[in-house]
Amino acid sequence: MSADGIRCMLMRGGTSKGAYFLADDLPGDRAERDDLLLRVLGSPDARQIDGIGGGHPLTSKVAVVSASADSGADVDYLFLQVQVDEPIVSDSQTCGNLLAGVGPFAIERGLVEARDQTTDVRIRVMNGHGGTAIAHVATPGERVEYAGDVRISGVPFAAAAVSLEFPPASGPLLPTGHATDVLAGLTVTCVDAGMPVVLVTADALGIAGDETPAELEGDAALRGRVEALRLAAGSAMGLGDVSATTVPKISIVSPASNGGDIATRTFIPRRVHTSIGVVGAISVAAGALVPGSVGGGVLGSARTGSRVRIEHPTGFFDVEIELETNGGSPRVARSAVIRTARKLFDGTVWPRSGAE
Ligand code: NQM
Repeated sequence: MSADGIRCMLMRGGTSKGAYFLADDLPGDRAERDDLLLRVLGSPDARQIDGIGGGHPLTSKVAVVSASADSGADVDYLFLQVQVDEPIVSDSQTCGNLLAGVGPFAIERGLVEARDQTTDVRIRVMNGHGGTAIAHVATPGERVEYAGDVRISGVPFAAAAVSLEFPPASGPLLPTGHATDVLAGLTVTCVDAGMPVVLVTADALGIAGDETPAELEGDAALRGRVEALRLAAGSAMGLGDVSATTVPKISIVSPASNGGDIATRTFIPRRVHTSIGVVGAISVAAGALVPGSVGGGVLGSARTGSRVRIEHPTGFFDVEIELETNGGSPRVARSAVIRTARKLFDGTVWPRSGAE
């Protein structure tokens, strides 16, 4: 196995960080590609000390981008989660945070021509039934910062905004067909608006809902209940045996306390998110808007318009969302969010050699 250098861009996308590659710069064979990515990121190792991963699922991510063969899209984006301490690379979910970096990356690599001020990039999401999202990208120039930069919760510094519009999710919003189910002894709502998520109240789990991620991760009994729920939900949601995958996520919901509409703590699924995933947030918002759902019971009654403000451990996340019920099964007609993204490094990455 060669340990040649590979062209790679490191980017912060939203509240996550990942390695971005052109598909042509990676092996076409899936097993070879995954083996290479484990060596690039430094997995399996809790610290990923011999690679460029950051030792946390939110900083152990890969985006693979190519020109799209679909005339309705500019580029294809495949997301890969590289597990930190296990030799597993999974395509079982997408990532809306890294999605925020795909437009700027496509422009930098010449796959999309930059327009004045804002460039619209149509991105076909290759994981699951992702559809084609549209990224409105503030066109990169020589500038480092400008007055229009924005700050998102979970990132202490401002950067150019990338707004993301998502198409209606193609699968059913309620994969079990019910607004609530009883799984592993808990009343929950199973929802999938692009990310499979299980909503459960903090009350049902006997916690307050405002604990820090470290407190939640340190509670072994809670972790056990969450994992039992996740395994039961995986099968109820038609995802099969999810023991080795990263979905569904478990979002613990409670009444908002900082001016938002609903508060969350999300297991993704073994670590607790320091904020919340993008498509995960859209699923939480959609689930909470479904009449009779577990999330609906905690959604503040003061909410107006199409915005759902989701509180999380480092601030809040606004989701613009329209849910259609039309008497039949509910579906998300459209959703949109604002993120920022930034190129951190562009160059050649050197994976450890394949010889153990
Ligand atoms: O839900 C983490 C993240 C994500 C996923 C996770 C994400 C999304 O914050 O779209 O962005 O839930 O595994 O990067």
